[in-house]
Amino acid sequence: MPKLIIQIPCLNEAEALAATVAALPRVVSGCDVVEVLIIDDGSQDDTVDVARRAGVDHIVRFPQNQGLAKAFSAGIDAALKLGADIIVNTDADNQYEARDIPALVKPILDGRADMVIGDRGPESIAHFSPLKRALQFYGSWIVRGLSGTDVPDAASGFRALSRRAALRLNVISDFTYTLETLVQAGKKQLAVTHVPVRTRETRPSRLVRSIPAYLRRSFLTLVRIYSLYEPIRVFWTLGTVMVLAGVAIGLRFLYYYFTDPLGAGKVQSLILAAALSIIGVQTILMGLVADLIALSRSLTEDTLLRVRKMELRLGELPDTEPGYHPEIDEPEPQRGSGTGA
Ligand SMILES: Nc1nc2c(ncn2[C@@H]2O[C@H](COP(=O)(O)OP(=O)(O)O)[C@@H](O)[C@H]2O)c(=O)[nH]1
Ligand SMILES: [Mg+2]
Repeated sequence: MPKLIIQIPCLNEAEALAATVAALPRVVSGCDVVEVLIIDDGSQDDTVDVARRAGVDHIVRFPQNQGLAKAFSAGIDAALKLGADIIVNTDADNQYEARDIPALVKPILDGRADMVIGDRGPESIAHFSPLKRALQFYGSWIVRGLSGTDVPDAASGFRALSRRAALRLNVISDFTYTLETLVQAGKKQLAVTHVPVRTRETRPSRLVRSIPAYLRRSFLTLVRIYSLYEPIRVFWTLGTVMVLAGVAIGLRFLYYYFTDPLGAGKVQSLILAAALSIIGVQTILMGLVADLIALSRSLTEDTLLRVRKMELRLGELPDTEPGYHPEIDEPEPQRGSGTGA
């Protein structure tokens, strides 16, 4: 029977974490063990103490803040080494309804999916501002296009991963993992599906401190990850557009050159046409280089996958510390102590 590990990335979550952990199901049908792992990303408050008292099983601790994406990856790595067959990621702020976890893991238990995204229905969440709703909607639309999946809610942090998927994902962003893992899953032909989940309103987002910054970073991540998997498409499209524009402007120059007595004066057009054509051809060539880099990345990824599997076979220990252990944390009071001697 499979083992489920629920992981929670945390940054200064001392206030909300106890309630979040308390709400997690410790029995999930179809799984014989359910454990909780938190990743403390250099919190300044007593997140770790709260987690231990709340009874989490494992803690990964960064002495210094490394960002959500790194914390997510470290959690996945530790969970695999702890023997997880299924990993659920949720937020520390009790935003996602923990009672929906069985529904989230069901498609994986049924062998129908490698990655299940909890769909919050973001375009109709009442406590999101109209701007946030619109961004979620168009952002998900773009990610659907790039990844070739049909997820309605790409930015959702409530998701389940099979071990197969967990072994294969490599997060490169240091900001958030949500969008890029979807593009990767799509490009790696992992089976991605989604189930509706309930959410509640919580404190202001810790991740999205400003919407322009969030958009800029997400956009950059998507461009990077997409051109990594589809370099020819990206660079050749760009290059071809430039070459075609150059040719069109060049033809226009020639037309005036031969028909208009003053046409030879349009030398600026000629310069622009030449520049666009040259840059366009260079861009197409860059596509070839990018393709070679992508090829070598796919070999590296294959090696990584094999190394991870080897580590698991060799019983490599996770970088975790134990969470709550009654025998360590609360020693039995000594009977008769204080009266002896
Ligand atoms: N490890 C880590 N976790 C973070 C960081 N920023 C946010 N989180 C956690 O990521 C989860 C999502 O953050 P949240 O502020 O709820 O973002 P939102 O739900 O997308 O608005 C929460 O569990 C946070 O504690 C970070 O820099 N590092
Ligand atoms: Mg949240």
